[in-house]
Amino acid sequence: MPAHPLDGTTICALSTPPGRGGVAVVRISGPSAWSVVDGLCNGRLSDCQPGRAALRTLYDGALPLDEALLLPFRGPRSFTGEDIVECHIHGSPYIAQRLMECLVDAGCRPALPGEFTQRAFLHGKRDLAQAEAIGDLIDADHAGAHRLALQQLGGGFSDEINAFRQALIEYTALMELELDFGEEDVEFADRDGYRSHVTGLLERIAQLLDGFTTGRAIAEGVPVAILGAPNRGKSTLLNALLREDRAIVSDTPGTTRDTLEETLTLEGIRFRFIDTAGLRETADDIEAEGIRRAWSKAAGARFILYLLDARDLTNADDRLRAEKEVQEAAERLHEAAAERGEPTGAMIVLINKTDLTPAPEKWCPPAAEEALAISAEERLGLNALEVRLGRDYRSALAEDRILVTNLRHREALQRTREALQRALDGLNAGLSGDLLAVDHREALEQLGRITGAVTPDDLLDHIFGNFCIGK
Ligand SMILES: Nc1nc2c(ncn2[C@@H]2O[C@H](COP(=O)(O)OP(=O)(O)OP(=O)(O)O)[C@@H](O)[C@H]2O)c(=O)[nH]1
Ligand SMILES: [Mg+2]
Repeated sequence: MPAHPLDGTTICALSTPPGRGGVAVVRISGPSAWSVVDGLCNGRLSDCQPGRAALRTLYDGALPLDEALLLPFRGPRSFTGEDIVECHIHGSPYIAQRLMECLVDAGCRPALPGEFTQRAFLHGKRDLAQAEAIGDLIDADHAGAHRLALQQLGGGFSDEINAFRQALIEYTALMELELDFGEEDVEFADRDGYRSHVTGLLERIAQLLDGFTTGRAIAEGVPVAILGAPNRGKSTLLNALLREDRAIVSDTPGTTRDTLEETLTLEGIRFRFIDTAGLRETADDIEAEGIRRAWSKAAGARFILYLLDARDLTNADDRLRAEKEVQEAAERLHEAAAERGEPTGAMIVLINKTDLTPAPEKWCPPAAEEALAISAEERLGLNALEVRLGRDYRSALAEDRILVTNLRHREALQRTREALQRALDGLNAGLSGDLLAVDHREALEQLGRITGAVTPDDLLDHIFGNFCIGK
């Protein structure tokens, strides 16, 4: 059972990664942060100004431990809202370890994962969505994820959720007021205004939920499956995109047996390219399993690069056959994605091996945009493909749109939508205000969970438990 975060204790942690480095930072937060550090530097912290760094010698008993740059803050004007001292010490694992031991001997407690941010939340310095964004920011290892985390940290999403809640609170209060005047049959809450307001909310929630697939893909890497019959050049394409010989290429059909994933960042958007086994009828169990995996990966992908061989498109009959093949694949993917309750990825048809035969001009197979002509072997046409892949994602980021990336937020939004839909149906069926208020309260609770206005303890433990120690 984790200690209660606001139990009056002073916590300490190494906030930089363990190991050797130029500088390490040990952070201390809580009511005795200043006095404990004061004790370690012979009383020379008390003359420091909050927010001003000071160079001091830290002592381990009677012996000097390190020359440290101390950065003290006074609550509530600090990250956690409490008194804080940051000790910037030399990046030696020994010094960091000894300093932590001295702090614990002086009465501090080693911090739990995410406990500093949790305290910041509990002291109202950040709401829950912003606190989670700090975790996302630390985890961001490419430009897209970094951008999304910063947007959420900026608070635009929280502001919007708070505005939703505020409006609902007002309507709920008015409807509850009607109850007090039960017999007099008065309506304080204007029903038409209410109806259009809730409809507007539902539309906005639908937009936010639509953005989830995009946001999630940007945060985790946009999955792109490379699909098609054996020998079309799928593995060659993967290697060409990655600019390295990652997958085995050979002219033996059925070379790739299992799916193979590699990430690549193109102009700030991370993609996960998935090479798959060639699609064909087979009696070989292992190959059949590979093909099953290929379909499954493709069903979960945001893009499906469907490869054709330019030599199979030289006459009208062949093109018709290829159209049928593409159409069947698109239908199969659509069904598989629907089964998962996810939108189908966009199919991009690639005509490969155009170094051997020119591709037909402006060929638009069904269920896809105009096919792109490439040669994976000669690395031709790949730029156009990369531009096409990045297009939607780059514009989604550029628009500064709020993109929901957190599963927890999505779930809360879904439940809010259900509750509001019930309220709206109830209104149309002539239900009284007190009954509508039940659904309102559910919507309010769900929205409140996003920003932390409503926070069951186990939820907090779960969220902050996923942070690293020292944050
Ligand atoms: N001339 C030419 N040959 C290519 C091109 N792309 C692939 N090849 C050749 O086509 C053969 C098959 O390539 P792979 O990349 O192994 O094909 P695959 O689609 O991965 O095949 P499976 O793994 O068996 O499904 C190899 O001999 C490649 O060198 C291309 O653009 N031009
Ligand atoms: Mg292959």
